[in-house]
Amino acid sequence: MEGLKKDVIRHVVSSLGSDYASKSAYNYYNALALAVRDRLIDNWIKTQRSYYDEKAKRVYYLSLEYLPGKSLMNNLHCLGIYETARKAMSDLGFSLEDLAEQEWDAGLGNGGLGRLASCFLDSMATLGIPGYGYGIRYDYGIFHQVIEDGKQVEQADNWMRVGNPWAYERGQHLFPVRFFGEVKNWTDEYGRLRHTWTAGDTVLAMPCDMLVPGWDNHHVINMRLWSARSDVEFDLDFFNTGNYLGAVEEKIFDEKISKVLYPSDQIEEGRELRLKQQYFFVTATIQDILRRFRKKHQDMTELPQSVAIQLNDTHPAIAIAELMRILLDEDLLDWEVAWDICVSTFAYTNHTILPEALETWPVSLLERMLPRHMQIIYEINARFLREVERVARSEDCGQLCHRDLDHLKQRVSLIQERPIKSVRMAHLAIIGSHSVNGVAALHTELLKARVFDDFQRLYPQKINNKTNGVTPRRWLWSANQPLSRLIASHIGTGFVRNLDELTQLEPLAADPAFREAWRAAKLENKQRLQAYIKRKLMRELHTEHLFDVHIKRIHEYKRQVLNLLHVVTAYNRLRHGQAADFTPRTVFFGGKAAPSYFMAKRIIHAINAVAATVNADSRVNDKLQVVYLPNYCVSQAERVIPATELSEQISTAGMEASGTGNMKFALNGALTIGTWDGATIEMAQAIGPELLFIFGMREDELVSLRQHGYNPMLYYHGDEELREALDMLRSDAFSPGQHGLFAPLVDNLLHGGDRFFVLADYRQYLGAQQDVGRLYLDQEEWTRRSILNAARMGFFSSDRAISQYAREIWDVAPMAGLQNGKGA
Ligand code: TH1
Repeated sequence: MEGLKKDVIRHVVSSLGSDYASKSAYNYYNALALAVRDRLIDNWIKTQRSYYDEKAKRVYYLSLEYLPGKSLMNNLHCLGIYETARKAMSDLGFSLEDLAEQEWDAGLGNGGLGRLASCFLDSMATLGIPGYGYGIRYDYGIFHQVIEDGKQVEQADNWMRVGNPWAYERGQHLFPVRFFGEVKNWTDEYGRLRHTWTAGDTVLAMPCDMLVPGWDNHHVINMRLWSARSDVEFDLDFFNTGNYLGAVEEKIFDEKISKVLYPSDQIEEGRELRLKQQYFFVTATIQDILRRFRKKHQDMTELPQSVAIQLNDTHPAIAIAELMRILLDEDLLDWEVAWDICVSTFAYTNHTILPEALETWPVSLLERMLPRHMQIIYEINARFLREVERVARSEDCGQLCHRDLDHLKQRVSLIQERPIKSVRMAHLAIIGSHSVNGVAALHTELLKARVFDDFQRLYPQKINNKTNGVTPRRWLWSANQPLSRLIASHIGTGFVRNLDELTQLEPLAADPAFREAWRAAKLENKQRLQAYIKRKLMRELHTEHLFDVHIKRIHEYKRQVLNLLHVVTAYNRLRHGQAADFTPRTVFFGGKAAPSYFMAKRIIHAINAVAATVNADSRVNDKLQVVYLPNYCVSQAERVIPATELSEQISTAGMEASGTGNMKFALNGALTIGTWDGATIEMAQAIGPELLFIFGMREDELVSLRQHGYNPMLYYHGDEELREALDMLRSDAFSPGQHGLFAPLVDNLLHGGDRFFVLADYRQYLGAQQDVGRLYLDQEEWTRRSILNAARMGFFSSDRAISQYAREIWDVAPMAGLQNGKGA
């Protein structure tokens, strides 16, 4: 402890240039972070050396998004110095919790996809897998959300301003990134046609490393994020021509590339700058990967034995064309050899089947920005379509394929002709990879049977499932100390590394004393949340209420509106005196809407309007409260999830690829009310469906309902309570003086076809909520179920997910000597 204290004081003085006697929480947080980073960097250097020594196969995870959240507490726990640090800082006059408040929540992603990437890095570090995360260091992460007059207002997330003590900026290792220009043809000494791309513009990519420690194992991996730097300073001519200000403007223009994260989740924006971001990060990453590879290898055909590259959705899919370009134009390999290397190296994860999220880039844009890549994509396509023809004519595909050949080719082509000629990035990712995986069992089945059915017939081995998982380090141990300590006092701490050990809790579910202790831990978390809400929103929560929580991005398919209709119905019953047996509850909503997503923003407004009405109504507000949690983010999730009793997972069946919040809640002892969708299905199977509240139509039922003609008006006319709730929303009951404010929402359901089947599931949802309320009155049974839910969540650890990727896709093994928590 004395060592850590000394280091902290030294950093306050010599790294931060401040007086250690002036007790600024900001300085002491930064100094502590630097002292922790010192302890990580030694292990990181040793880890990297061991990869070279053991010629380990490396895994590269390419993702345009990460959501690391805050690092301090997690890193202290992983290093096993949490208690030491707590005492040391207390001696210096600080509480660790207060210092942790100083840290900026690193929000370099939108939602589940980015958080999954961060959980995966944690698991690679803990399992001892030689992994690297690659991405972009956005100057502005996901916007900061404030609620003003019930509406979402976006503010810039200027996280660079406060500085980042965790990152190593490596300004001396810059990689060039080229755009535009032209392609020249030439003939090599064997008479083969060759291509050289001479680019118009160049920018530089600067690496910025953030270290990711494993749990108690001395293994430290890194997340390398690229920041755009102009090359104008290097081009003295630019300044010497006398146009100094012009040169500076050019510099600012170049550095725009890594300025801001696109804040839309699963809605494609198709902006030129976004494509630039994708290529910028991909080419810098591939150059870095090959630099490392070439230190020990000359023969490029050995690449797939040394390197596995995982594409997190199609956002980095241009990497396939980029590696081809390097192998063809720089290493001068033959097409077939280069293509084999690519396909054996790349693997692609699909995260959504929503058509509006599937990426395409206009051919005209690609031709201009990346002319050589466009040529390569055309060549990949031509060869692929010839192969399709060959397979289709062969006997195993049969008559059907053959007759349908032209249509089949149009469907699977990399190029789509309408509405404008574009490249389908998912098709590029599928063809250029040896593995395509979905993120939950149902999702993968839908990929095979619907979205990529043609590819499933062409390559029956390629599509596979890897159900998502979450890291128990952050989402149980670090976020929920009261519960973790209770669990550890009965079964030890092994579950943090091996989550299956939670099954040892099962017999304890029958033990009244353990149940009481389990409830006490939940209450402690509810009280912590109560204090937080009081401080932040100046509102008093009732901790004896059932805490019912719906936090995630706002999206129509996630059906926050269905939840809202339940709230309005409960409100009406209470108002009308028809709910004598109503179980008091507080309903929490939280989540950001894409700034350009009109309907999502209007949903936020409606939730806040209903909340204002309900909370102000003294007839009901001792029994029903509604809270909108502004600026939902990773660190807020860490506070809210441990305090939650009911987890809302109510997406339209078939539309939530996996979900990962669902797992975090159950792991922390919340019961789930949910639809038969995504990974919630597998959770119900692992836990026992009778221990969750499952309701609503299944995916195949929705397909047939759609086929037979779904008429939402039927439900409206057939259900009095539903009609009352919708009529209130449409009128000005929740928007006094602003008649029609929420009409777009209601019209979308009644006259817009209700694409997400809100009305079809309303009655069943109400029934399930009634069951929830009734069960909550029986606290013993509720607690028993809560314990069993948590006890059976072992499968949903990201360690299990990463072990499967390692074995079944990457063919990598954990580093020797690291499996048992003993560091190298
Ligand atoms: C999410 C999925 O919606 C969610 O179900 C899943 O659990 C998560 O990924 C992790 O697999 C997605 N987020 C995005 C974000 C963008 C594009 C597509 C998806 S799918 C920008």
